[in-house]
Amino acid sequence: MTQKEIKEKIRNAVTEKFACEAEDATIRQIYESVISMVVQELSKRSSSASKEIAHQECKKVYYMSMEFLIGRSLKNNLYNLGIEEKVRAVLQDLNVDLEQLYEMEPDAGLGNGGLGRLAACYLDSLTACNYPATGFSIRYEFGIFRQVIIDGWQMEFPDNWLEMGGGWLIPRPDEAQEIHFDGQVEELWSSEGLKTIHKNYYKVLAVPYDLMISGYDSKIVNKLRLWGAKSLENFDMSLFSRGEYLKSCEGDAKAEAISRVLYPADDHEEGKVLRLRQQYFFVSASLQNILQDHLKKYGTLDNLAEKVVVHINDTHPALCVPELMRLLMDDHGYSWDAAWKITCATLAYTNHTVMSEALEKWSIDLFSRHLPRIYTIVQEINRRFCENVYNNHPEKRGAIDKMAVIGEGMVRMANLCVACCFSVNGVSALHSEILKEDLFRDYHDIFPGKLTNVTNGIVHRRWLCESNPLLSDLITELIGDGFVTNGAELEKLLKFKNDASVLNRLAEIKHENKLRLSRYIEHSCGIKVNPRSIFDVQAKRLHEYKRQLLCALHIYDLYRRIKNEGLRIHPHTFIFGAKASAGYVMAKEIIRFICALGDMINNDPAVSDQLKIVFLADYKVSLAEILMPAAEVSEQISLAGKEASGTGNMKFMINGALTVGTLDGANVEIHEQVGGENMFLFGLTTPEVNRWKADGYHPDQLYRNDPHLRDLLDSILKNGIGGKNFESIVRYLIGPDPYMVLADFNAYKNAHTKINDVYGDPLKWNEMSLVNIAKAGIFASDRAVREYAENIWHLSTVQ
Ligand code: 26W
Repeated sequence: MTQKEIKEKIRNAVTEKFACEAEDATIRQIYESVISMVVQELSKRSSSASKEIAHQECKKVYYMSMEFLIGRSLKNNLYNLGIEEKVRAVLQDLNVDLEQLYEMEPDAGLGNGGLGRLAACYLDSLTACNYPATGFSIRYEFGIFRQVIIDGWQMEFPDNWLEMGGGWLIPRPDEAQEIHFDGQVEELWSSEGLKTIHKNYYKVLAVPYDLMISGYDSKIVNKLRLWGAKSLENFDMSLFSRGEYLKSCEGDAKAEAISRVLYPADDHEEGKVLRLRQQYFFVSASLQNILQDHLKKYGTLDNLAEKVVVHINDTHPALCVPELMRLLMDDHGYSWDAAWKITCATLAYTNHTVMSEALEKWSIDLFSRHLPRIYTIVQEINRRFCENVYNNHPEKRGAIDKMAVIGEGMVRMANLCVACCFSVNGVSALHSEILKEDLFRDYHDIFPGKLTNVTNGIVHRRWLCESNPLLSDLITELIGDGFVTNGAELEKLLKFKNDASVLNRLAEIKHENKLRLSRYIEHSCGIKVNPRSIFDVQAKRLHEYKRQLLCALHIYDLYRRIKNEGLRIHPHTFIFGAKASAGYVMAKEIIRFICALGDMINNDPAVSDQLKIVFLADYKVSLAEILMPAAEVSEQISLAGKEASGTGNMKFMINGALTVGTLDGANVEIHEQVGGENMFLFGLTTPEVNRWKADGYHPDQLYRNDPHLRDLLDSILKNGIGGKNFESIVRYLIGPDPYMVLADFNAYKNAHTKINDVYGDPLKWNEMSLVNIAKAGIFASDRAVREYAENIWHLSTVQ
């Protein structure tokens, strides 16, 4: 598109949408018109891409995920289409600043954390790499809540993203699907054999809304299809088909509640009916859609697995297994055996967590009541699976109870996936080893080769090129722009490792980004930070296993040593960003602890030139885009064996931050890339954690035998923090703490002493920073999606 064409299109969009001239339009009207111009352009490309994909009979991947943490789209789309500067110029003529439009866009926060953001990075990379892919999820009216901190306590407010973000969605009511819940099943013998009838069900309509996914410099446009729930009880289809959405949708609230709000939990499964409904709703709608498209093109479902792979992102869409069976048998007349063969060959699964409380289970009672037909299928899958293990793997007879899909009154979704899917993978080398040796060990023995690894990745164009343009420009000047499409080329930077002028420019860029973040901090929480201080960031969901508490406890220790022992350190600013699940009391208590610490330290003139703490409220994708480029220290300090991979660690690394971390998740691979001399490793390893756990972890002994630690904890017991009581936290640390904060405390403290020392040698620090950037290419999601495409999905690119 030329600048002239863009200008025409924006002008036309303004007139068509708002019946006025661009010169007279409000900023909001311009904003909506620019989005509409981009959507039109992408739709055009999407339709010709679909034709080409159909013509080439390409195999496609359907990525099923309850979460897609998309963030903002405008900048990303303009960047990917290569029209950002042209649009900026057109808008300038209208006296509109493009940056201002960027700020008007809300994040599409359709996810909680890492798993959702990963799905968004993968769609972006799949498109850039020209793989035909569609994402399927739910059109939540409310995404992840807006976090406000009131007197240290997290409060949650609704996130009505559609009001300003709905312009990206294209409704496709013509492709709506019907979903059936509740009721009873009846088995009937007829001349064709046994037929199962689902009766007295409750109907809900699933209406698709498409969000176009542009890939950088790509031949194709993919889409994310989000299903919205509409009531069918009081629903007038004829009004709807005529486009009279509002009138037609005056249905009852029960159905429409299904797509109302994202579950704001990423740590424990609650077993709530609404969540089960959400899962079945989007799984069933998506699979019906996939089968219809396939039949239309090929006239048969016999070759489904040759042309389609359905990827199950964590167990949340695990109902794909019985639902695909149901559709093949009940709607398309396949026998059990034939349907099972197709189902197993079509479905692949990624596990994202080994935490037992996050592994989904549904009580038989609830499951069978709301999904009666699906339950009968799961029962039969379980019966056949157990029979197979009993007959063909006698050595595993003792493990059948553990491996079964149904057990202890529950339907176990992870077991369902592993029993059926042709591929199961973990998300980092360490995590995948734990799956093979621990969580799924018995399955690994009977299905050798099924379990594999694909280490996570990030779309480096968003996380480096777009969010850190200064650094991206410097890299381009030094090694050309090949790294934009081939992350591995970042390694060419290594030749500047000892080039003082390059290292100084790196430092200047970091400083600029720190100034940008400082302005944000002052604006959002009124704290003035010293931009020459070390910017040390821990940004991720709040969870005990991620150990924000370890960092906070260390800060309190630093504070006391500065005050009482005259310790001098390089000025240090600790920055936190973290949402806690609404009902997770301990996580909220940890936020309260960090905030109280901040209030006390930031207002104490005795330390204010050396220490500051900032808790940034409402951590989200768009905030991460300001944080990552400004960070110098990246806190990745989970208890070894608990963080499946982490992806924030990769985003910090590619922006030149140095990791202080345990040997957990992808930190292990970061360490492999940069070596111990370019990061700050500390703490127990996974085998050490396991040994310690087996022998019994007794933090009260650590407390009793370490006078410094005892003194530190006692002072919290005695004085609280800034007058606020945190006895519960101390009792937790010396009592049940399953994440062993005290066991790693001294090692962590030593790692920080080293950070402080190395920071005193800027050339050294910047050299380490450059090595981190240079070695981050392997964590590009382009690499990750290629591994999926080549080793698991067997896809080829569109030619
Ligand atoms: C409420 C049920 C539930 C349980 C688990 C919801 C969501 C989850 C997810 C598994 C949480 C999640 O985001 N996991 C993260 O996935 C990332 C992408 O693979 C990894 O990098 C993180 O280590 C992992 O915690």
